Amino acid sequence: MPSDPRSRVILHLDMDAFYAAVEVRENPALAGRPLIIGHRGRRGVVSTCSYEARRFGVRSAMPSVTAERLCPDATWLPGRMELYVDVSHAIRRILQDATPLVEPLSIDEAFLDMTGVAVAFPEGDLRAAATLEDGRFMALRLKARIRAEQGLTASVGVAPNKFLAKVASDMEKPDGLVVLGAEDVPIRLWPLAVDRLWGVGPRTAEPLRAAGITTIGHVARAGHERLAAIVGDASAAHLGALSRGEDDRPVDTSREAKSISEERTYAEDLRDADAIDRALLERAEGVARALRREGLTARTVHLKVRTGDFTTWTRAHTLPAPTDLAETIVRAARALLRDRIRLGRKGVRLLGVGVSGLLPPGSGQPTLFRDAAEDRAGRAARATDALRARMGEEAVTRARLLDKPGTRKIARTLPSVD
Ligand code: TTP
Ligand code: MG
Repeated sequence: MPSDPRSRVILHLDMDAFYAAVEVRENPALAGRPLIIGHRGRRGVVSTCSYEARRFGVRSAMPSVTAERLCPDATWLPGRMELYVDVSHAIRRILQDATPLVEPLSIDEAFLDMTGVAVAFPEGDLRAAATLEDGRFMALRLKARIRAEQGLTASVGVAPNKFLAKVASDMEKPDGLVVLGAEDVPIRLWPLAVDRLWGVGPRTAEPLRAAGITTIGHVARAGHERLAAIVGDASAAHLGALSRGEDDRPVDTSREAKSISEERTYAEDLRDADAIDRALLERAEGVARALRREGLTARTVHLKVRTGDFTTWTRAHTLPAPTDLAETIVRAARALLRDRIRLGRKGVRLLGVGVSGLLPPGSGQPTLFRDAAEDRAGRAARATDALRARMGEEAVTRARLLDKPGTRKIARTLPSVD
């Protein structure tokens, strides 16, 4: 038992090749074969692929044409978001059975705080989890339950904090289980590339690399002064702590309720105003459906646009009343795009629509502001949801989304919740 009362047992669980693994489960004839989820063709992007396809170099977010060249014999499937969301919820219920302290990070990953959770060990004793070895035992149980009930494999990292747990879950994918204690930091963390540190994106990594700081170990040894000269004082403190394997952020169970967003990267920049508008409507539709599915309404609409030169814009607008309707969300997103972003002649590489300020239905005063047209739209949206649930994802598509066949894609990271 550790003597430090603050020591924690944190797990990070991430499903292996999630969408692809679900498809293999649904059709076992696909097992052992290269499988790519995404739409083929010039504008398509890979959502994910099976580990068999990864051997050929195929990766998430890669243009489909590149993937087709690397792995010409792969099977392609368009993706079925509703199914993946259902599986994601089922897995979340398994995790919440183990501990109430679950922080979902995306559709297929979550943090769990297992500190002090009671575990029944096979030899019959019941005790509160206190060591990383207790965490390993619980991780094995979770993996076994997910395999038995969902026919899927997960990779788990066990560590004293979120950062180390997240790094650990990625170390032996697929079907991995890695325990990463503070004492493992020099040998296992320090050799990793500097961009594995949270908060190091391309913009921070570049000056660090230019200064010869290419690994996490280099950061740990650089000293605060030298780091601060490159990335500023606050970032230097943050990166220094992470590089030593220190991270005290708690597992945040309220995270899920904060926002819902949907974004997509396009293999080829969208230039045509009509294509951009259609993409906005698609994203707004997805977000509105996710809201209705969760029984929530949202107060604030967010728009994210990344242009071909990697400039990223994020803008938000708060509505007079909360909504769960695509029409209302897309109207706000259009206004943000028109009035608050100067696209100029640049093409759109990434487009995201999100909502925050989430409220359960009936809270606030939505009906006070809701006019007859909005009520009709609300009834239509719910009827469409019901039809889709019965007939499948593609059964109902807005006329607006049909006028250019072949441009509708599901290669997206969705629904991301942060
Ligand atoms: P990931 O966990 O990043 O990927 P993965 O589960 O497919 O594979 P891994 O074994 O490496 O964890 O993302 C989870 C799902 O999110 C993935 O199955 C598909 C979707 N996704 C996209 O649609 N686009 C993307 O660019 C990424 C990274 C993921
Ligand atoms: Mg995954």
